[in-house]
Amino acid sequence: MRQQDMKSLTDSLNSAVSTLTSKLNDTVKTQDQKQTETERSLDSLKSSIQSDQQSKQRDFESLSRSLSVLKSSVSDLTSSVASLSSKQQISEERVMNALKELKSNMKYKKADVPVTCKSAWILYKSSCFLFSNNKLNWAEARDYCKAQGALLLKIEEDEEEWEFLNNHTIPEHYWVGLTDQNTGQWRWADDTPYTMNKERWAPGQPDDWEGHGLGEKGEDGEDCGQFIFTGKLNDNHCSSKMRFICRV
Ligand SMILES: [Ca+2]
Ligand SMILES: [Ca+2]
Repeated sequence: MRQQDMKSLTDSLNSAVSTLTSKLNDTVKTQDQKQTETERSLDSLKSSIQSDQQSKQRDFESLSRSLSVLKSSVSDLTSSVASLSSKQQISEERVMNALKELKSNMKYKKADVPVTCKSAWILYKSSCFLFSNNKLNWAEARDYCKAQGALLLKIEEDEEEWEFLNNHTIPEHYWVGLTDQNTGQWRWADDTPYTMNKERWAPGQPDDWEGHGLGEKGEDGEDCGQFIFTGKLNDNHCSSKMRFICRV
C-alpha cells in the first residue's frame, strides 16, 4: 500500500471514529437527559404519593377523632337513657305506692264508717252497746232493743270483748240475748244457735232451777240468760226484771 493511501485511510478512519464518538457522546447525553427526566418524574411521583399518603393519614386521623367523639356521644346518650329509664321507674314506683296507700286509706275509712253511736251507747270494736239503767223482763228487754234497731246482747267468742262486757256489768245483773224457752236448746235472740262454753257460765249453771216459784204451771224453770254480779252467765226466770244490754 502506498503511503498516501494509508494516510487517506487513517484520516477516513479517524473521521469515522470521531463521528462515532460524537454520536456516542450524543447518545450518552441523550441517555443522561432521559435518565434525569425519569428520575425527576420518579421524584415527582414519589412526592405526589407521599403527599397523598400524608393527606390520607390526616384524613384518617381526623376521621378517627370524629369517631371517638361520636362514640363518646353515644355513650353519653346511652347513659342518659339509662338514667332517664331508672328515673321513670322510680317515678312509676312512687305513683304505685301512693296509689296503694290511697286504696288502703279508702278501705280503712270504709271499714270505719259506722263509728258513731247514739248518745248513751258505747262504741266498742265497731259495735254500739247500751247498758240500760231501767229494768225489764227478758221479753220486754228483747223488744226494747229491737225497737232501737238493735239486738238483745249477742256475744262474740272474743276474750277482749268478754273483758269489755265484764268491765261494764260487774257487779250488776244484766239480761243477755240467750234463751232456751222455745226449743230447749240455747239460742241467741236473732234465733241463731249458741255454742255452749261452760267457762263463761257460773259454776253449776245453767240449772233450769224451779225453786223460786215465779212461773205459772209448767213454766217454773229458767229459760233466759243473764250476767250475774261475778260477770258469769246464769239462766234465770224470764219474768225477772233486771237491766239489759242492747247491741248494734
Ligand atoms: Ca231452761
Ligand atoms: Ca240458773
